[in-house]
Amino acid sequence: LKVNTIPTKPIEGQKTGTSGLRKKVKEFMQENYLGNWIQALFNSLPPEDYKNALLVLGGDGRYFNKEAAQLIIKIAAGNGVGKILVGKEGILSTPAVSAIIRKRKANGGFIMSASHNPGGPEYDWGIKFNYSSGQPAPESITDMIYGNTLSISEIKLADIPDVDLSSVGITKYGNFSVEIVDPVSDYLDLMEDVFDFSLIRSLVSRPEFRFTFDAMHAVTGAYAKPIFVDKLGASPDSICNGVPLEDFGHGHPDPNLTYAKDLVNIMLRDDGPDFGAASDGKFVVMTGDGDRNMILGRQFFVTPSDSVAIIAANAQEAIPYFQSGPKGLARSMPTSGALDRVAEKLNLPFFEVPTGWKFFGNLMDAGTLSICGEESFGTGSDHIREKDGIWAVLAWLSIIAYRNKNKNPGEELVSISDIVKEHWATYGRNYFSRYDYEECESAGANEMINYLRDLISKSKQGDKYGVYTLQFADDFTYTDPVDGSVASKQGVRFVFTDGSRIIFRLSGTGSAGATVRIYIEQFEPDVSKHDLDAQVALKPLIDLALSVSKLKEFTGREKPTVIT
Ligand code: VG1
Ligand code: CO
Repeated sequence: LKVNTIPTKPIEGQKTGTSGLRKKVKEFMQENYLGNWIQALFNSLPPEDYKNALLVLGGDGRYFNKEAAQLIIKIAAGNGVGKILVGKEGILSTPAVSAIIRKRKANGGFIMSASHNPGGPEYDWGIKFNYSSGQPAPESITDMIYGNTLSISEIKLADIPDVDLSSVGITKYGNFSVEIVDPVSDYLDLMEDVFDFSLIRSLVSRPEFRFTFDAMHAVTGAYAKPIFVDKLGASPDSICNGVPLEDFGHGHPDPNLTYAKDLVNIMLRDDGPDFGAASDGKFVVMTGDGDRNMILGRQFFVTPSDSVAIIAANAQEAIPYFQSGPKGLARSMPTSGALDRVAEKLNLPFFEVPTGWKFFGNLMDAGTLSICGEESFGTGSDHIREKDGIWAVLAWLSIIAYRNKNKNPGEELVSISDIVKEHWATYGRNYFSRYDYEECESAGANEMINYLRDLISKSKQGDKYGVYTLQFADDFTYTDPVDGSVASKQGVRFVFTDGSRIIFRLSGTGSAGATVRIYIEQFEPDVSKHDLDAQVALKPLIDLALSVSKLKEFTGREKPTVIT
C-alpha cells in the first residue's frame, strides 16, 4: 500500500464539545480541516488500538458525509488500520455504530454526524470517535486529540481509489480492506435479542392501535421500514419522512416540541383523522443520527425525564433483556428526579452524571448501570454505549403491549397517557421544562455564567428566593466512581428545600455563538395537582430563574428560542 505524506499546518478551534467536533460544514470543507482532526486522532491513540485493527465508519447521511467517508478511509489506511467496516452509502445511525463495534469486537468507530444540528451546505457537520466498548471517547482522549491538532505537521494518506459505498462486500488494498455492510442487520439482530418482537407485533397489528413513526428525513428512515413494517407489521404509511435526505428536508432534525411542531400539532388534534381511533395514537420523531426520541400519545407529550423513569419502572416485566431486573439507573444532572424515585423504590444503585452520554459508559462497563437517560430526548441502556431512539420506541411499544396483552379485539386499550398518569400517582410528578436561548453572543452568555458562579459562592443554606428556601447552590462536579476522573463546572444549580431546582448551563454542541440552557423542575406529590400544564405549574420557578440570572440583562433576550 502506497502512503503519501501530506504536509499540513495546525488549525485553531478543533476542540471537541459535549459530543464530538461540530462546525459549519464550510469550515470542515476547508483544506485539511477534517484530515487534520482525523490524523490528530490517530496520533493520540496507542498503536494497538489502530495498527492492523478493525474500525467502523458511518453517519446520518448529511451533506458532506460521502466525501468525508472517502477521506477517513484513506487516512485510516495510511495509518496502518487493518480493516474498516462502512455502512452502505455511508449510512449508520449512532446507536448502530455502537452496536456494530461491540458485536464485531472492533477497536472503535467514526460517526459522521452533527446530530440534532441542521444539515446541508449552509449548516453543520460533525465527527465523533467511539471506543472499543462502543462508547464515545472519554475526555482524556478528546483532549489529547485537541492537543495534537495544535502541533500537527503531516497527514498520512493511502494512495487508493475512492471506495464504492453503494454495494455490500469486501475490497482489499494490500494489507488494508474495506467492508461495506448493511446498516440495519447487526442492529436489528440486537433489538430482537433485547425485546420480545412477537409481543410488540401483537400490539402493532391491532387495528385499534395507531402507530406513527416520524424519521424527520434523517437516518432512522433507513431503519424504520425493516424494523417497524417488515418485522413488526406496522403499515407502510405509518412511517413519515422516512427517506434520509442530505439536508433533512430543510428541517431541524431535533425531536422536540419546537422543531417537530407540525408533527406535534397533528398529535394534539383531538379530531385528527389519523388518530380518531379509540385508543391512544403513538408518535415518535427521531433526531439526525438516530439517538434521540420523542414519545407522544394522543394529545399527550411524555417528557424525556418521565420516559426514562417509566421505562425503568416497567422494564423487568415488559422487556426480556431486563428479566432479572435492571442493575442500576442513572440520569444526567439536569434531567428531572423522576428516575431517582424509581431507583429508590426498586432499591437500585443510582447515579447522577454530567450532561453527555460519555459519562454513562464506565458505569455500564462496571456492571452497575442498565437504564439511563437525559432530559434532551436521550434514552438508552447498556445493550450499547449510546442513547438509542429506536430502542426507546421499542421499549414503549413493549410496555404498552404488555399492559394490553389480555385485551380482547375492539376493547379500549391502556394508553400512553394512562400509563404516565398511573406512574405519577404512584411516584408523584416531577414537573420539568427547559428553556433554550440559542446563538446568543458568547460574551454576554459567559458573563451571565460567571455572575451565577459568583452568586453561588456567596449563597448559603436557608437563603430565601421568593417563596423558595435554598438547600444548596453549586457548580456541579462529578467524580467517576469507576476511574476517579473528575469533571467540574458542569452546570450551576440552585436546589431548594422542597426539591425544586433551577439549573444553568452553556451548550457544548452548537456551532455558532453560545446557547444558554435553563432547566426548571418542581416535584408535586399531590395527585389532584398532576393535570396542570408544565408551563403553568412552573411559572413561579421560571420567573425566579430569569430574575436570579439576570438573563435579559446579560443576553438581551426576551424569549427563549426553544421550550421543551
Ligand atoms: C446536548 C444535550 C445533551 C446531549 C448532547 C448530545 O448537549 O443537552 O444532553 O447529550 O446534546 O446529543 P449540550 O451540550 O448542547 O447541552 V446528540 O443527540 O446532539 O449527540
Ligand atoms: Co444525536
